[in-house]
Amino acid sequence: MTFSLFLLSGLANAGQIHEGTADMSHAPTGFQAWSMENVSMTVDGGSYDAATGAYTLGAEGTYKGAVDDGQGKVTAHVGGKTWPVGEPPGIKVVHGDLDVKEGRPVNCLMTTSYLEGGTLDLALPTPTICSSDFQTHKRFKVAMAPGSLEGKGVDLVFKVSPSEGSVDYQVFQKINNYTDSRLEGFEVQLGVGLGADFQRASVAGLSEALALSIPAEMYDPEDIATFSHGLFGPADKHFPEDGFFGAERAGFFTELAPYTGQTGIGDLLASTTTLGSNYAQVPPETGPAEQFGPWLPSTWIPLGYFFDDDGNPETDASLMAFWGESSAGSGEFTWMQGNAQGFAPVPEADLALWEADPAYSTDFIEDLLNLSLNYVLTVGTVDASWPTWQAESETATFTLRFVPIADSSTLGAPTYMGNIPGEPHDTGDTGDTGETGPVDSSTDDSQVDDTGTDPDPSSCGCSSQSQPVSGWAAMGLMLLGLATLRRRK
Ligand SMILES: [Ca+2]
Repeated sequence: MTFSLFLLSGLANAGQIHEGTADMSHAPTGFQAWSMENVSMTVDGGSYDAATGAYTLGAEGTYKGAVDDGQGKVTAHVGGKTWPVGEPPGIKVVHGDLDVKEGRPVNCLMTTSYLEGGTLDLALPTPTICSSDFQTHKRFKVAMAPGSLEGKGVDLVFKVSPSEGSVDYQVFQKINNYTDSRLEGFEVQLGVGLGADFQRASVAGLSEALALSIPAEMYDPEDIATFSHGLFGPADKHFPEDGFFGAERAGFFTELAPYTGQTGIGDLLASTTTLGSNYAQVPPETGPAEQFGPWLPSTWIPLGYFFDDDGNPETDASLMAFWGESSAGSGEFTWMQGNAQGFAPVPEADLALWEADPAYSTDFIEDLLNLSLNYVLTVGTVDASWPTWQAESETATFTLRFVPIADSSTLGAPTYMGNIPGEPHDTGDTGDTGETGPVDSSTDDSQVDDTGTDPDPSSCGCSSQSQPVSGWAAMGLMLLGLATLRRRK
């Protein structure tokens, strides 16, 4: 039905991602798709049984998985929404969601989140599925750690088993820069094996069994790898106004390297050039080149001033201003408004009002770290020819590898790193609860419209970051009281 399915169809044997059910009373399905072989799942104050998916919770309801390279080097953290909005392990597979928009895969890889009104503390938990609405926490976040730059990336391993026909999956995810370095791009590789044993599908003889694609019927070229639409992007049906920093999307163009003799399917999706937004320089033309420049790491994350426009901490607050140097070399650091206001400084009178109003708060602008990816994964024949085949269980595994590319420019830290706001304002935030730290700290993880009901991936993006950020902390911000900027905790 979709492009890739067509190309991999006609195979006598085929396969699909293993569903499995977690051994819990509410019996969540699709929870054993993600292989825990290189994941150490931590449930704070509780426990997790990787074999059965059963878990016990601590008081915080938080959890996260440390992903390693098979040799003990941590390459990323993957988490999900805090219970009762989400539960371990953080990634599930969904099959047969017939409510997706026509032409889109009816299957997906996504978070283990639950819908509002159907959270885990209620009688009938209602899991998010491929077709769930905009802003229902569908994207799992891969917080790439420094170890992913030192090694060969982040390996997420998934279990597959034989089935009828080849199966297409939409993948709902982000890759977030916690590598401590600026990045100039990324690669998504598809193959088998872990760490040094990883082989791309084409090398492993699996080019008829595994494929990535970015079908033109589903995605425009600028939709594949994007930062939040609420920060960078034109007004559309989800966003009544242009993005805070500009009307142009930020992120990367991408290229899919096709298999030999094929078009449109392959095992390598790589970024090429940036989309050319104001991310490269704010204010455009006059701002410092390091503000923001190439893809920022968490250690250099900027501060924002946010407004909770609906009184609900579970929804994204609106970004009202950001802290930075007003123009290159000026040495003037101030709260600046966005593109619509020409990046003008926030008037003193407004700042005074914000400081007095608990609906306003300062926080890190986490979405500047988080790149949403959109692509289709296809699983074809699964059989004994796979290098990862397990005869006993009649299953195999494949690996999605995310490789961050270190920035080669000589741009260093943004100048705002040495110049902090004088008296930061903390509202004693009422507590945005659905979060687990560095891997899932924004209230929204469907920054791109991944409802499966809209051909135009768009996104919101004013979420903020709730985790200590080492670069800032190293500057002694804790002593200055900036630690209270962090939401909740
Ligand atoms: Ca809100």
